[in-house]
Amino acid sequence: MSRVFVGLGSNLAEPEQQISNALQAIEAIIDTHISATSSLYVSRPMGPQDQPSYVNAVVELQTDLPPVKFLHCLQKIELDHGRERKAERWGPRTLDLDILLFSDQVIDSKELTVPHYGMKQREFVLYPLHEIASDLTLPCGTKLTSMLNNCPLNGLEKLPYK
Ligand code: PH2
Ligand code: MG
Ligand code: MG
Repeated sequence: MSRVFVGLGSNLAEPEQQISNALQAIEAIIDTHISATSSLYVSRPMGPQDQPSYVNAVVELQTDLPPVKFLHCLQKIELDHGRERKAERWGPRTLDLDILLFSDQVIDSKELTVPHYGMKQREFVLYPLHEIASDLTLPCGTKLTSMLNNCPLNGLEKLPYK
C-alpha cells in the first residue's frame, strides 16, 4: 500500500464540477481509496494569462497499484473528462491530474517524474497539500512548512464548502 498525493486542476467547463467528478472517478480506481480531500481553491493562472482562473485541490489516497499503472488510470480519467492534448504549454484544460508524491519514491522516467517537478513553487499545490498533510516532508528532506514559507499566496482563495 502506497500513500499518494494527487493535485487536481481545471479551468474549463464548470471547473468545480470537473473536480468533483474526478474525485468520484479516482475513488473508483481499482485497489485505491481516497483518505483525505482538501478544500477547493481558486487560483490565478500560472503560464498564459489569457485563460480563466483555475480551481485546484489535492487528495491523499492509498493505492496498491504501482506508479505507472496508477498514472495510466489518472490519464484515462483526464481523457474521459474531455481533456484534449494541446501543444500550448500551461494552456487551459478541463481536467489535470498530477501525481505529486508516491510514498517516498523518487521516479525520473520518460513518463513520470515524482515528486512533481513544479510542486515546490506552486501555491495552488502547497496550500491545499498543507491543509490535509501539514507535517509532510519530501523524499529530499525538505519540509512542506518551509516550502510554504517561501511561497506567497498570489491571490489563492478557498472556495466555500458545498
Ligand atoms: N495548471 C496548468 C497551467 N496553469 N495555473 C493554476 N493556477 N493551476 C493549475 O493547476 C495550472 C495552472 C497546467 O497544468
Ligand atoms: Mg498540472
Ligand atoms: Mg498534468
